[in-house]
Amino acid sequence: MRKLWTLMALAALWAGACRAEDGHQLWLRYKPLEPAFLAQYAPHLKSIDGLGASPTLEAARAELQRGLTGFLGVQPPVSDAPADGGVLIGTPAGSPAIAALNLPLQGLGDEGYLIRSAVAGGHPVTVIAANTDQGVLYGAFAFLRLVQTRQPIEGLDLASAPKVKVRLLDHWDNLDGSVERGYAGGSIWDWRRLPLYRDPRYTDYARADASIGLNGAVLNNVNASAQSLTPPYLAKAAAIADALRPYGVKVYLSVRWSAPIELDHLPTADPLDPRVSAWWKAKTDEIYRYIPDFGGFLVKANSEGQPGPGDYHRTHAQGANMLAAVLAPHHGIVMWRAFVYSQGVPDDRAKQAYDEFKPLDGQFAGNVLVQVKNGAIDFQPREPFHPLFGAMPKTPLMLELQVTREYLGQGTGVVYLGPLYEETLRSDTQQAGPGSTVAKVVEGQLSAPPLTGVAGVSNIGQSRNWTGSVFDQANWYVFGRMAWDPDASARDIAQDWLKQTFTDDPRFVAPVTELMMGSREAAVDYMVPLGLHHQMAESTHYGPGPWVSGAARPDWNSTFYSKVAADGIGFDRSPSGSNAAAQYAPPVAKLFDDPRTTPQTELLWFHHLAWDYPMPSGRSLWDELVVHYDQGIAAVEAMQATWAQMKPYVDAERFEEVSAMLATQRIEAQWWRDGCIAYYQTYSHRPTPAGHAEPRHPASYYEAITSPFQPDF
Ligand code: BDP
Repeated sequence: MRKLWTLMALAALWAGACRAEDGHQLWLRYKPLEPAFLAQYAPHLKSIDGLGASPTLEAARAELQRGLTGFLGVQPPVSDAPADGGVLIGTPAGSPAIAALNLPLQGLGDEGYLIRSAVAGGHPVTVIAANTDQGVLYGAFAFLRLVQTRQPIEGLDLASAPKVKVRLLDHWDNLDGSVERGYAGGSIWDWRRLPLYRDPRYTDYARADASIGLNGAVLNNVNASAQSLTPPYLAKAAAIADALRPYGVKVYLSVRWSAPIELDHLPTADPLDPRVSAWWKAKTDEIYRYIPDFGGFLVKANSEGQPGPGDYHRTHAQGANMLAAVLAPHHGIVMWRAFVYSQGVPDDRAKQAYDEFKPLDGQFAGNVLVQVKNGAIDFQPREPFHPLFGAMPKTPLMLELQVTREYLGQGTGVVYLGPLYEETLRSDTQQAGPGSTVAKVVEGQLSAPPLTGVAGVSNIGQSRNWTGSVFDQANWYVFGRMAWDPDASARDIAQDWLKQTFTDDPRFVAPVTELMMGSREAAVDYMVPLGLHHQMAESTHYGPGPWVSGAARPDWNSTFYSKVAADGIGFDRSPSGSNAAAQYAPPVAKLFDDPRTTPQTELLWFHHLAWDYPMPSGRSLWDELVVHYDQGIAAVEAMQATWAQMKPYVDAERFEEVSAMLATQRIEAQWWRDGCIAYYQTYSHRPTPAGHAEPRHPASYYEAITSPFQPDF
């Protein structure tokens, strides 16, 4: 009889599994196992065993319960002691059964975990063990991932520990509920109703973060409001911190350099003025009274009009170290951004961060991370790796990646960012000879700084599916997984995400993995092929704008970066130009100095070349550009064709959503292609090559298109 009920429950669950999904559950869906898998897994999922009642262990147990209930259709029993076929969780300190197993946990640190098939107290079990409850929680999520991706869970013996210490999302969220460069609705932080109302979403957000190994969140925009440091907002931040704490997600705040002036009328914000450091000390002590495990400050200073120590002729190091000193007693850190450009207009904005920061190498306090964007300009669809990676061996450098797609299609289309992250992380800085990848710099392997970090600019908002589109969830996912392991493969992670988010059916996973893996290159091709960059519309950054030339600063103009002219196109960063290439280690600089050795993908980043410059393909540069734009369009069409075949494997709601995203992307790709070709053509005076259509309209048509700013909340 019991069997019958179980079967009926499973049938009901199965029916539910085929129903429309709105994406809210992200990759944590825990759908019922298909009968064949049920037989394989169920004997190992009989119960959840383990002592201990810390909030983090409770969270691990609750997640396993949620997962196993979803897989099996029945709630598994929970017990203190090991039982046959159970999942035994805990630490040696908290669980005698785990201590007795003498597991090799030494190398796993505070956050690593071990998952092993073992015999505990005579019972065959699966052990999820760690040195800390936090490690156990990460292990629980990893175990659930094994089941969700249909990996074997027999004879297990695996261990994992993060290679980077600080792994966090930077939310560019404003106190009015808007999100800078957010395309997924308003801020998830409900400042108006906090601190008393704690939206259950905070817990789901923390679950998602922990499931991919993220351990921190900067709550507010880098263009910070001083208000966020006032008591009412600190109380609100503390309430969020309470919700995130069980999942090991620490709260950090962006701070406005001039806060002492704005909030308390100090006459100065000079970091060397004792009144200023006293103000920050008192403020920091106050923050820790609200949030005892507060993570620290993120600072955007002397960049894009933000105030900073430079206003007082002090260096970034002097500014950062003043904050570091007041945070140190509380074990807090400073993340000081190297995304700087302001004073005057440099000959080449790409050089400014290096010029300002390289001389400061070795001057930063031990609890400062210098946060460096992946490229030297600004999160473009493709940039060579930032020259600061490889140039500051005595300073911990934190990699900053953009998860939100400000320059990669914003709220529509499918662009999987894994390949972009991977490309940066695998770039060889040659800091200490060949193989000195950005990943190694970030992991602290080359100079062993005690602090390491990776930050991602969040793409999360109030949208029901969190990220505005289902495929943007993959960018949150891959960011977390690569922050944990910067050497991980974007392809493997795409597969894991697809299996958990949709289905493990290989007829779906194989083609859609290819779709994802090619999607970023497609965007590069139809937006900024061959190393072009910063060709988007002014201010909104949406759509093409290669003609932008009247901006307030010359280096906000597209023409500043394309240097499009009758003689050719591209920015000369070789020794005959701005010589930005010299900021790289000599063997790398040597490659970039010469157009024949510069990777084709970065050609026009480093060189200004004639329209008829002969490309390796035998085509002229002009023809090659057109071919790439069309390649981008063809790739989007191929993505649409692939997706159209996927209908049998996806619920209707998400199928339609992705179809619409791709249809929009197809239109946008054409807009980019035609707009850019038509405009460059006014300089090249060349027709498109045979077999490639002329732009549908003249450049003036595209120039006249305006996309008014649309607040996304
Ligand atoms: C740029 C964004 C701008 C940000 C800035 C930053 O357009 O909104 O404030 O980055 O990183 O890409 O500070």
